[in-house]
Amino acid sequence: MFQTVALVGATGAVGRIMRQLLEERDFPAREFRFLASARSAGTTLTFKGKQYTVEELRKDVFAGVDLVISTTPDDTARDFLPAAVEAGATVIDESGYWRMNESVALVIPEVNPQAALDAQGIIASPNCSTTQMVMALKPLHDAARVRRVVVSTYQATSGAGVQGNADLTDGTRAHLEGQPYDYQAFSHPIAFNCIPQIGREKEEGYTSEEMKMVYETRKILGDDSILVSPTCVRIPVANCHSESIIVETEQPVSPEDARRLFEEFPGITVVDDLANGAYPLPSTCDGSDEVFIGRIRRDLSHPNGLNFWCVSDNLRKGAATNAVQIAELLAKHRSAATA
Ligand code: 2RA
Repeated sequence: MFQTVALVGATGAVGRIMRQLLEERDFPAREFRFLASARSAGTTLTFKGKQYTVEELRKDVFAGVDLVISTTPDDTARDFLPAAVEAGATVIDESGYWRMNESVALVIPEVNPQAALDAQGIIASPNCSTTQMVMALKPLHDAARVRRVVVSTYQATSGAGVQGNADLTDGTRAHLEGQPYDYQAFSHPIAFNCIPQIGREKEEGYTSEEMKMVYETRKILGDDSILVSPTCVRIPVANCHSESIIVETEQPVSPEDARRLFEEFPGITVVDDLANGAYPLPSTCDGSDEVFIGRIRRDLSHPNGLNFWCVSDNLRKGAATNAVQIAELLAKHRSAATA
């Protein structure tokens, strides 16, 4: 059990879901504190029936805090989280800033829980598009060793924050009314469109979002030999990222075996009945903490290839849920150690 848990970024979209999860799942702690930028500091929120005033995030606020769960922009994580570690807190960070730092564990509790238990200081939660894919890869990797992955993402506007969803709604309305609209979160209209760029340009013509899928996958699975070829696309869907995933394994895996491996893996739900039109959709996966898989089939172009469709709530398992699950894992380990 933790004594004092501080939620940093408590008033943002992911922070709001984290509060809900900590409350619903009755996270074990004596005291909670809620922190945010100066803009939201001073506002009040209700947690477990009690009113809290949101405190301003400053470097000197972490005394006495033993667990920080943080969801902020990268530069905020860079500037403030080392102060929390110095004050003695374990930090779970949902931003992108610390993920690939060698001394930081990058954790999906169902995939590499030991990395969280061995970690000192900051534990990072992966990028949303990586998390759902690695959840699907893990049982295949354990059974037949994943060699190569070709992934195309269909990412929701909520991944670009509150403004992303405002752009979807307001931009669509303007488009239908024939009015101009000034997009804030996207460099092209998202209404009735798809945009094959998420993040900034990185090496060899890939974007930062795509390279996260390459590097984070290898780090989480602890295997630098895994080849990942990603294309990340923003589509006009409000929430839940979808991915077409083609996997080549060292040993062949039949669709039937893959279905069984997915069904047995914690956190995965299989919805796969093409004849009856049953497969995961953003509209049916919204609000769930699971990773959904369907359209499981042989890759017609490769004897050791498997092809499937994967959908998950990017704000939940892709962000808030994964971070809270890491916290729960640490809390459970602490209780076991002190029992
Ligand atoms: C996106 N993956 O969807 C990002 C958010 N972390 O834009």
